[in-house]
Amino acid sequence: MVSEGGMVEPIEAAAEKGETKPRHMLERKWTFWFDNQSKPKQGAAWGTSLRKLYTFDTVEEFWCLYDQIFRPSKLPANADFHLFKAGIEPKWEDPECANGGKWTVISSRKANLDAMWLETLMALIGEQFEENDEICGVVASVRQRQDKLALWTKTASNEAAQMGIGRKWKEIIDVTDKIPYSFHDDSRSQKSSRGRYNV
Ligand code: MGP
Repeated sequence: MVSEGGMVEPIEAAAEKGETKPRHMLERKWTFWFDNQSKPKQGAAWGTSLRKLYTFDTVEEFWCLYDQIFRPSKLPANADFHLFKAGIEPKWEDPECANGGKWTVISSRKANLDAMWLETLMALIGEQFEENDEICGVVASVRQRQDKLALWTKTASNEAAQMGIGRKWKEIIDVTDKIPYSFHDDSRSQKSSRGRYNV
């Protein structure tokens, strides 16, 4: 969960910046996003209500943001939270996502969604997936029918990488039921929302 080499930024360096506490640096920067589609403007295109909220790169900032704001059980219906690598937008249109897809897990209980979301966030910022470069981010969606989590990845056609990520994710969130992987290309062309892979 901390940067290679220096586990903690030296206290002297932090002190020079006027800080007294050491900071635990993450491997990379991450961004929290929020989309509230609960009151959509008539005729507004998808994405109009999507907002980039915070970018962070320390463990301390992560816990502060998570505790204060980013619990899915606080979301109204039809709203989403996203945690994506900094620089990647949570859209099919983003170049890093354009050829990608997502693993999806349905959650029947709010408490369950919060727990799976937190486990996933910790695994992402802690770089727990072997295929780290393939990960784009994760989305928590609160919907009337059922809540869900989706783990977005980069190269949908790389079945081996996606299967590795799917298996690992199930372990992390403690899910035993089969989960589907769908290609953004299929969602975009509204061909079929059915999974291309299952694990
Ligand atoms: P959704 O929010 O991923 O699923 O996409 P939801 O709301 O759970 O509904 P369901 O269709 O899975 O039952 C809902 C719709 O929003 C899509 O069908 C698209 O029309 C639009 N949409 C979603 N995403 C993630 C994108 C995107 O990245 N780009 C664009 N242009 N439209 C999107």
